[in-house]
Amino acid sequence: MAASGFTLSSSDERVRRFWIDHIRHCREIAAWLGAQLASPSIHNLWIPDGSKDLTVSRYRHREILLASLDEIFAATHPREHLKDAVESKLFGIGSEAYVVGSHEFYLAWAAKHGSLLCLDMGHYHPTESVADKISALLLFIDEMLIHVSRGVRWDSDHVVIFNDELRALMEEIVRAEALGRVYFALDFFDASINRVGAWVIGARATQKALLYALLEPTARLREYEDAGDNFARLALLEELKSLPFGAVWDEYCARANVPPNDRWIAAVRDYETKVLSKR
Ligand SMILES: [Mn+2]
Repeated sequence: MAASGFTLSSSDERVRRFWIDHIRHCREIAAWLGAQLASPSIHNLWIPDGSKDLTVSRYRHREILLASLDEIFAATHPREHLKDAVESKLFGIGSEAYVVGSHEFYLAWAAKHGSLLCLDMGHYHPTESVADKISALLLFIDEMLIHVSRGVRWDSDHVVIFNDELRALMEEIVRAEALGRVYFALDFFDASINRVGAWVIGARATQKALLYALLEPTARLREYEDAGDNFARLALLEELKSLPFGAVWDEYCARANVPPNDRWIAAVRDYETKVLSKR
């Protein structure tokens, strides 16, 4: 049903109808889960629609996508059960020349309809800063979903690591005092390594980046900035990098009753031997 490269923006009514129904059901399931958990589920809509080569009917496919979204979201669910997010993409394998659900398309949609906007950290140009989008978007959009991911060239979803991009993202969210308005979706994978290990590496990296941002003496940095003392601002930002962050992280792990530093590797191996290998 996606063989043509188009789903919700397909000009084949049978294909489009299938995906509209599919997503309506997915939202119902998500709302049911939210109700059971007494905590809202976030249903995130992403489609692969696009084309490998020059596409003439760019407007028409986007028009069809818009009509599909109107139909899908005509069904409303209580916001305490379900929140809707929409996710764009820049390009991918097989959709190098045209992606129907682009950043501009979904940004406009989310701003107009009050839905969450999802930013996938691997769905932008490799030199584009996703962190810098936070403070711009949150002026126009109430809540956001971040698909915490690691892009490598045109591919997303590599195992998340504690890198500059993730730190910058968390710093921007903390500095914007927006932790209550941003959700984090940990969705990444690499089937070539231990999957539990992949999951834990990414989850720990995300928490490390958040902790790193929370430890920043933002008020002092802001004082320097407001005073025009850009030398002191840069000097302090540099000095922060060699503060004993690892000791705070280890203490956090101890309080959370999980292994500090690299001791969790053995726990993953142990689980692999005792549980996974018997499946
Ligand atoms: Mn994504």
